[in-house]
Amino acid sequence: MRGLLVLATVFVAVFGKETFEGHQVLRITATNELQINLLKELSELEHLRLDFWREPIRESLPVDVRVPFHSLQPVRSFLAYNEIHYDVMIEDLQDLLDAEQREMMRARAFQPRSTDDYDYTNYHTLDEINSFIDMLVKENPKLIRKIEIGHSYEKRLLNVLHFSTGPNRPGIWIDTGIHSREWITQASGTWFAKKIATDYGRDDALTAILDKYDIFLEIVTNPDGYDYTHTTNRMWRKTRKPNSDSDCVGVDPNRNWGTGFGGDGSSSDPCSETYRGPYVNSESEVKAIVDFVKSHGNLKAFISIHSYSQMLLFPYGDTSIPCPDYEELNELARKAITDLENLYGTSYTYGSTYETIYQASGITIDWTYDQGIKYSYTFELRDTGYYGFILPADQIVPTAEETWLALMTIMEHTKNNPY
Ligand code: BPX
Ligand code: ZN
Repeated sequence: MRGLLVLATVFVAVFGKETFEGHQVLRITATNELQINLLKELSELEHLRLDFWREPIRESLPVDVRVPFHSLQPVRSFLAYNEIHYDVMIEDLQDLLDAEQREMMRARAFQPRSTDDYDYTNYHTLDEINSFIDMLVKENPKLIRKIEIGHSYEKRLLNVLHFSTGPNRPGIWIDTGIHSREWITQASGTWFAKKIATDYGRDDALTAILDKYDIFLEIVTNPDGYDYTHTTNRMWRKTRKPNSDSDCVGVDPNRNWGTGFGGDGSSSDPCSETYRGPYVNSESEVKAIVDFVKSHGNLKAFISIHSYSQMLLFPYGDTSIPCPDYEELNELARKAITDLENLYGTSYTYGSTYETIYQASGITIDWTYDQGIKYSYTFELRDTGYYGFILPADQIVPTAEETWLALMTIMEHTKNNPY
């Protein structure tokens, strides 16, 4: 036992992986504006080191917050004193992370030699996903190419899979993993890639789409962050670029875009999880996509995938004013989530980002919409907070399958409604 303890201590010292022992995730249900304001004040107490998985914004949405062990007592007292209701969603976060690691170790010794052997029921490291990408391209040379749209801050290549069956086609963009801790999204992206490769020429609906449109899929959109979630801190969301005049690292890549940049629903504080960055497109991971969108010039749909909350969102996030295509986008969202729900009964909400989740400015799809890409959507995949970002691996394939149905609905609508 003692030996084990020493071993564990040495491990942490050498690899410096953050532990979340005793951290709890609380779901706090505020019932009025006063309570929301109290929670906002709580979130500003930096010494508590709270990590808001869902921030206090309005009463209709519960607040999810990771509370480090040492802050549990003060937070509980604060909530009790102010008569604010809460439930413990995750008893001990480290227990879940340990289970996740054990599950990953189950497959670690095994090196897939083709994408048929790849373990889609498990989470994978950046290297494993990059090998998957290379294998898939090799296996499908006529359909798929890998394009490199730039480099991350730490100089990793930004790889995009380009599915194409002919020249000069309009394009459909899909990205996963722009927030690195949302692991279900990179895992689903990997599954989508295999699904496209498998279904082309076999599934009539997908074949019809690919006979007219190219598909671009960026699976690991924030590779520095993703690697960091594996090596050092599983809860990392932002990029890994240092900030001047601050010890806090990283920018929120979903607040760094040119539409509404700097508005309410983003932070000017480098320590915030929604820090917008020093200027528009300051993050090379974002700038690479911006440059790609502009140089391509003919994208017709842009779908950016996050987790968690089970929502399908469309513009705008920075204003309550409905976008010009509100009716069409809303109706298409309704159809898409109906198809999704029909597979396994997973229930989704939908609407503009502003009305459905919260005010958020400088976000991806507001910018792509304003570039003229009408079918701009964001998914928030499973779950609704039971596991949050630590979704068990046995939900990867069902999540990817149901999401794929909604993606197909959006892509088919795009194909049937050229503009
Ligand atoms: C998603 C798209 C556009 C505006 C906001 C979102 C919500 C997303 C965010 O705040 O950037 C939430 C999340 O996916 O990052 C994580 N979450 O809170 O569950
Ligand atoms: Zn996200």
